[in-house]
Amino acid sequence: SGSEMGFRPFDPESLFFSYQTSLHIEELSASIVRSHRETTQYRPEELQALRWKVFSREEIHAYQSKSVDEMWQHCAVRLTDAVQYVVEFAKRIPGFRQLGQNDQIALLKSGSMEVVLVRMSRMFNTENNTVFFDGKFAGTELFKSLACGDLIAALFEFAHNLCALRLTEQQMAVFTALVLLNADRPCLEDRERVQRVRRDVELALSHILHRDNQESLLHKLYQRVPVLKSLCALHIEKLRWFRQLYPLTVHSHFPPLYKELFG
Ligand code: MHQ
Repeated sequence: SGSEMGFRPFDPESLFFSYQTSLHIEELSASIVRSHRETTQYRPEELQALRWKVFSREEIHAYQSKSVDEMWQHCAVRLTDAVQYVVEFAKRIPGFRQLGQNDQIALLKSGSMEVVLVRMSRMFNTENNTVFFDGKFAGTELFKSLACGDLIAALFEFAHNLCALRLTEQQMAVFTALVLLNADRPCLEDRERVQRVRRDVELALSHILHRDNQESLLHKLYQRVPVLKSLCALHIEKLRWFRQLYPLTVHSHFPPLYKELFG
């Protein structure tokens, strides 16, 4: 037979199969990229044009003069806005809406903050270590009144390092979809189903990294996943601390979605 003679027998069926598969993966990548583009707060060219806008000394001082609870409430609202865009992104990932309602919620509960933090690197300027927040670029000092300097420093370091990888919008889109479709999340009812949707998104990521001739990024991206997890754990820890000090602020003034996700 052909294989004994050292070459593969021509098999039109398997050729058809691999053609179908790569077409499907191509379409999946395109769809995820479109979903990402439609659900980011700012387009890359808008951010580029806004880079010169930085907070003045007076403006920074005004943020630093806010009370702890006032600044927490302010940031919780900003964070919740960003989460809402991520929820919209998730709903537009092919296969996500077909998961059970409870599994969709479980994935968003544990994954939406991680995606917000990955997306934060798009809003980051590594030249001066600032992030686009409230309409201008802000350094860590602006967040002083939150009284969680270690968390802020860690978030900025993460954004800085991820920004240094210079991901394209396509690469970031598919990576964030992968962050959401994590079959190891707690409380999932149908892990196999999540794993099946994830498998195709993994193929999509390999596909675009191969196409971009940047396969070495795959390992670097997977390395960030445990860091994301620890940052989210630190955020929850800080929230517990804050809630003990200001239970009424959280109860009456934090967005319901924030409490639902993190509370
Ligand atoms: C924006 C970009 C952006 C910039 C800064 C107070 C609290 C609830 C928790 C981001 C601790 C603070 C913030 C920096 C922390 C969670 C704050 C500090 C979307 C929002 C985003 C990502 C902010 C989200 C909230 C962050 C992470 O376009």
